[in-house]
Amino acid sequence: MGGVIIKLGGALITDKDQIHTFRPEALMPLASILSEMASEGRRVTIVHGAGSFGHIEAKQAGLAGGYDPARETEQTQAVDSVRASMINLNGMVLDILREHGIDCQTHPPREWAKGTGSTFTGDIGRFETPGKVHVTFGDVVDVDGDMRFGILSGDHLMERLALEAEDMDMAVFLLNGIDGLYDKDPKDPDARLIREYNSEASYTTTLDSDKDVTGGMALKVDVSKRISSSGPKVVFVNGLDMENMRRLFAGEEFTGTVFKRAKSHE
Ligand code: IP8
Repeated sequence: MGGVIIKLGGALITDKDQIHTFRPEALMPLASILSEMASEGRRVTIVHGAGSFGHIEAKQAGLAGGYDPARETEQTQAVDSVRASMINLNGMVLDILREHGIDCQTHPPREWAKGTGSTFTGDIGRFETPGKVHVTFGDVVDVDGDMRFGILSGDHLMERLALEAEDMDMAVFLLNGIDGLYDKDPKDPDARLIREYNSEASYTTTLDSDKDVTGGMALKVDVSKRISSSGPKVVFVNGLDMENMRRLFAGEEFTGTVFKRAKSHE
């Protein structure tokens, strides 16, 4: 059985509008599913987003653009503060996973990764230790040169891990209350779920760029296209629909958006 890498969206595990607000009620049922998968011998890797533990403060201090000499004091404080918040969020995620019997090993990117985007550097081999569920998250990382620091999104971590970790079967993005990618704003009654994404499909998203310092849904789509073109298939599903997720992980029919593995890899 190949590995599965799962992104717990920041909008799913936190309230994106309320600073530092964790949603344990969203993570708990998921942790039961992840625990079952791990105990069945499935190799599970987890990446989580930042939600209101990262984006709000990072946006206010302009951290995604890197070092700004005119804002040095403010940015230095914000880098420390966002890093501390991310450790806090990661700690709460780990507590719930461990309470569900999952043997986790965490990898805060600031300790091993440098640079942002899909070309960040760092040894991904640390995620290969067998018998563990490896966990990482979007973070403030060091960047070479004048930029000094920047935001490494969990979506770029998903990309590199899905493509470079050994024998990955599937990359899954868990969304907050929507079933996948829609052709129009999902609140529009005419909106249709895109069940199979191909590069011609046009889509829109309500995920708000004013609150997000990384890339919202557009970044997820870009990353998913790259993963599925040379690596495993990618699936977007509703992270609040446990029955549907059980069907997905059991290999049954499920509701969601699939980015199929490129033909040459089938
Ligand atoms: O929520 C962003 O990670 P993402 C990380 O996975 C920070 O895009 C610190 C804002």
